[in-house]
Amino acid sequence: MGYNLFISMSKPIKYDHKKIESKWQKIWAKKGIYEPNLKKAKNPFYNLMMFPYPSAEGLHVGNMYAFVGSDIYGRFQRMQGQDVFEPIGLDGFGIHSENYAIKVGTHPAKQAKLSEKRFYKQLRMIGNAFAWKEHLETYDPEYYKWTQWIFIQLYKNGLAYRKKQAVNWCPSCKTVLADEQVIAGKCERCGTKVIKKDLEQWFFRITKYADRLLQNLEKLDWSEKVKIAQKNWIGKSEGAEIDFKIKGAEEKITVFTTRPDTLFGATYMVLSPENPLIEKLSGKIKNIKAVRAYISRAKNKSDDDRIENKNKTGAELQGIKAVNPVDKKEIPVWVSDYVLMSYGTGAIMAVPAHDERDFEFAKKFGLEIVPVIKSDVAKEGEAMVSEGVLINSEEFTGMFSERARNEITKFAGGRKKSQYRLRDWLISRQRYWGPPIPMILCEDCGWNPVPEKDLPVKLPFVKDFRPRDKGVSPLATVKSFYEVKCPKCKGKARRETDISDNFLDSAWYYLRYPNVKDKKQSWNKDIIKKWFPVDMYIGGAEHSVLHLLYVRFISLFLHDAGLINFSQNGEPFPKFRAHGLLIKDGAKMSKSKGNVINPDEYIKNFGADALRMYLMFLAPLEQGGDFRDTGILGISRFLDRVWKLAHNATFVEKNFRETDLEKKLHQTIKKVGGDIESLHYNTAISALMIFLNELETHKQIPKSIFENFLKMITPFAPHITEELWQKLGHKKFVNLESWPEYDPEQLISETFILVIQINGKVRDSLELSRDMEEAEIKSLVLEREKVKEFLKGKAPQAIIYVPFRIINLVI
Ligand code: ANZ
Ligand code: ZN
Repeated sequence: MGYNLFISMSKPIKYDHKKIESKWQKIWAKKGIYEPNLKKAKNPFYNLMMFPYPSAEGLHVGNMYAFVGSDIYGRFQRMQGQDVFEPIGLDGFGIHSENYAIKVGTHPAKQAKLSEKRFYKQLRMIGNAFAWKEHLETYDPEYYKWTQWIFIQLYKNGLAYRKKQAVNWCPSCKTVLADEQVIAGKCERCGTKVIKKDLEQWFFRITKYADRLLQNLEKLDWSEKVKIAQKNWIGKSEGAEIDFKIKGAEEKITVFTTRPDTLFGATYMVLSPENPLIEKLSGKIKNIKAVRAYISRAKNKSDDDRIENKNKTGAELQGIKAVNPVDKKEIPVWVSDYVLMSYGTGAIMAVPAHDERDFEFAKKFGLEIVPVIKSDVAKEGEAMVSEGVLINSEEFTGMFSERARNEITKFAGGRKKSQYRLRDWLISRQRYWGPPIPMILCEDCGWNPVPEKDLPVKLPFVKDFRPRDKGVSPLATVKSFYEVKCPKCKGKARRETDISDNFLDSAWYYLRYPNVKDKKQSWNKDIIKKWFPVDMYIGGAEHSVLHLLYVRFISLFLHDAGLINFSQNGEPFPKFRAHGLLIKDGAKMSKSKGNVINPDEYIKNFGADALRMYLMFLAPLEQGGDFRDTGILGISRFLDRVWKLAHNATFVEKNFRETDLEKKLHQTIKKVGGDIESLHYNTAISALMIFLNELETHKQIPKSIFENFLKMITPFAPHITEELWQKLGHKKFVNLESWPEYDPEQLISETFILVIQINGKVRDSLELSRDMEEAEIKSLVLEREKVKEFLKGKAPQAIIYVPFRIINLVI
């Protein structure tokens, strides 16, 4: 009645992962089973993962972890009937790759080719369902042509502009950095302490989108911690702008404050060292020399240093008095570096009784401290920062902060105002390895974009590509590059020699993937409409305020400019999940910690399937996991057992009923599917292990049950299941099979609670197996101690049994 794979084959075959894995990878690629029809797919599902920064050292297991996690989700969707598009590429332009090239002493253009080879080889080995035909590399002129084109679209829409300002400068990378790339005062790429430098630079006006970037967050299904990080980064503060007159001068000082309710407690004012008002007032400042000396010392410090420093410094502008608009009191004006030019108005009213920093400053310089909010818990030597009932505030005394905010703002002639922490995106970099900014400066016509027909502006080969100290890119040494004609007047002009930030490269790659073959345009609008928004995006949480904010901005802009059109009003990633980090010996896996695991060896020794499954078995994907060398053995054994079972078991056809096993199958289908959907791959794998234990206790297994088991393993270990599937006589790929459906009726638990009544009253209850016969149940009930007490040795007059619920004895 059944058959056995051993019988149907001449001799048992050992599970040879190397042979089997490379065999199927070749066949899948040849048949293009992971290439959806981009124009015609009926159920498009865009499964995207953040593309890697390459270096020739290759991917470590920590990187693989994320890719596999995303791939399993994609394979699961495919088995549910979706036309899954899962592309891959390399974010190979930019500081990261260039720093690596400097380190190994290879030209970045040459290094890029080496890294590309190495990365793509590794990415193929892991057996992901990548749509390889759509790969892209950001350093490919066919790609960066459109990066430059996007720059021009931003420029034409007034969102790219030049401005001189004190910018973050990394002395080691010798380039400016965006605020998002300064982490705790240090360079995001190399960890060097960042300083300030006055430079004229290109910026993108992301602040214009601050409110939408914030509002839309509510609609996004994203890992919560990432949403919180973006919210804090955008940093909306609601408050007011209030003007203070300067005694005997035309100028006034405008401040931004979140606490207008404390205006009666403003005992002095502070200007930022960069505030141009100081020079305007210089004629009236008696100690201007000392003030200027203070300013030049303050200027090079990083913002973080200035804010965090407990030891406040400053200088009074002697001879200058401001007038508090509410009580007309004359108060001193100071300059101090704890006030930043880049926030609010670059000036504050200081309320030392209720603000920490003002308090420290006032204490140090002996300035007046006037409490204006009542406090029951006032502490010595600290500012009382909470809101409350006003005191010392003339007619506003007795009012609550909340109301007083509005009333005092009005009374002082101020204006309500929202302030954002977010600043414009500094886009120019004085480096070599990136897309040249496509702009030309003419002595007569000013700045003009490179005509689109002349794109790409190719990055010239520069032998000495290393960054320079002077604040200019190495491209500024290449005359043939920068000497150009003005696109407008054909006169003498100079090409911009800075390149753009590599976060611009990665801010639109997801739009290009389904369009990589289109040489004529950045993308085809119909294809964008079909595939967007992205259905699932998985990547690292460390990009919360870098990449993930920039992509949203660029996409919202393209939407507004009518260049893309899809639902969600231009939000490209309605669903994003941050994967956790892989830990090794108690630390995050990273090259600098020296605890990096190379996946190649594991794939060689145990196979891609075993490595994939092991990584996912560690913990839920969003949590990360602790990599142990011994752990993979357990998974390897599991796969061996599946292999053996497939060969040893006797498979029987449908008519053979195995009720018990069938129930367990349906429970497993439900569990595994639900767990994959929520990225709890670890518990899905446990359920598969439990089911395997069960299967192994059976001599005969209905073939369909085993096949469903194989289907469920497929997203995790797609090679071994493909091989076994074929051996079971199938012509189609198991990877293209549909996910098994469970029968809800089969999920009913195997036991039930029987309520025992005597003369209609509940007297006892009992848990019983569902396959018990009625007669058996009756005799069990009659044996119960409690029942015997009531029966007193007599037989009941009647027994009424309601299956699986109640038994009533009439006595
Ligand atoms: C008076 C006041 C009284 C303030 C008080 C706070 C507490 P957030 O929430 O971050 O928006 N501030 C304004 N501009 C500044 C600048 N350029 N550099 C440094 N500090 C600045 O903080 C807003 C508050 O930070 C403002 O409200 C101002 O101090 C200060 F009991 O004004 B406040
Ligand atoms: Zn750096």
